[in-house]
Amino acid sequence: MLIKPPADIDPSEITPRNVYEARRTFLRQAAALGLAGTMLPHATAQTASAAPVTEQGKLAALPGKSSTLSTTDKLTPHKDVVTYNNYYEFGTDKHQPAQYAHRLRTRPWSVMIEGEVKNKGPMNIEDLLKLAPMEERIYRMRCVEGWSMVIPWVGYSLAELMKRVEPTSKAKYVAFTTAMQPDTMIGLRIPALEWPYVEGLRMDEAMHPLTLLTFGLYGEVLPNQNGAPVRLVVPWKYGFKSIKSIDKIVLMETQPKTSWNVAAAHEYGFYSNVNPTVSHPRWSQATERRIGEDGFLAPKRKTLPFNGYAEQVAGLYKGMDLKKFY
Ligand SMILES: Nc1nc2c(c(=O)[nH]1)N[C@H]1C(S)=C(S)[C@@H](COP(=O)(O)O)O[C@H]1N2
Ligand SMILES: [Mo]
Repeated sequence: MLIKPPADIDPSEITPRNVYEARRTFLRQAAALGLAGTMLPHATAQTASAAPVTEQGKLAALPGKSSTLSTTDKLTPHKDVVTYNNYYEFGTDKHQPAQYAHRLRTRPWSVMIEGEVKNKGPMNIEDLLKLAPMEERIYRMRCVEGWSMVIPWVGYSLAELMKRVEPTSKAKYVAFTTAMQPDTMIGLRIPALEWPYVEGLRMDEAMHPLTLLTFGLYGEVLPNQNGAPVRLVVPWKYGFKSIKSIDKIVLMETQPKTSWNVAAAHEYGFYSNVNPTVSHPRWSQATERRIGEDGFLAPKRKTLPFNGYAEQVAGLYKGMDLKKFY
């Protein structure tokens, strides 16, 4: 299988309006942080090569066999999937990752395997791509902010990788780290979170077949803004558990720290299972807005326990108080 690096977008596709708005957002954020002097040259340099949108058909194909684990919900339009993103390393504004993540270097890339595991060491992305057959999994995704999408991901169960690296009997948790590229990730200058971004799962969650090690979406390799070249997708948990651009996986005996829990422990727990009955301290989680489908005036749709995956995953939490372990 030949995976080509993402093709660059033709600069002529960039409208002056996009460029103008990106610069304004930058300057507003920079001014708020007193960074205007240091950020201005970058903001200016950025406009020369900014690739605001990754259109379908511009990236290397990555087909996957359709999976019985897919939902039949209507797909969120590709345009929304690749332009409405949370990837704070490229800015905290929803549209910034699509404008700035093209700078991310996704080759060469390897994922370091460490900790309570027999087969330690770096795994090359080309080897990871070949480790198991690719599947297309259409999953509902629910962001903790109250919006949701339906995305045709391409990847294979994380369990396939876990089996290959052979965790020791001490391994109870799996910790994930996002790569840090200070020269390409403009968001690292803003202390929105403690960098690098880290996430974690309990071993049984990591081994659950729904937990997807993800390399593509809509039949193509991942656009950078969606977490190229490899990310996690855990569809029954709030979106922030689905960590992007992974460069390290550590098998651990103790529960790892997670970025959003470190940032605000009372708002974001380790488990972060989608739960309409446990409100965020500042808003309800009972309903959601489906991006690309539900307008701002549409009646909100009900959020389902475990994001609709209760039948498959509720058993993992039997006997646990999910209000305490939020
Ligand atoms: N490294 C990293 N991973 C991340 C984030 C981030 O800011 N940095 N945001 C998370 C959040 S809040 C969501 S909702 C999803 C969004 O994934 P998408 O942009 O592919 O839809 O990515 C998650 N993974
Ligand atoms: Mo999110």
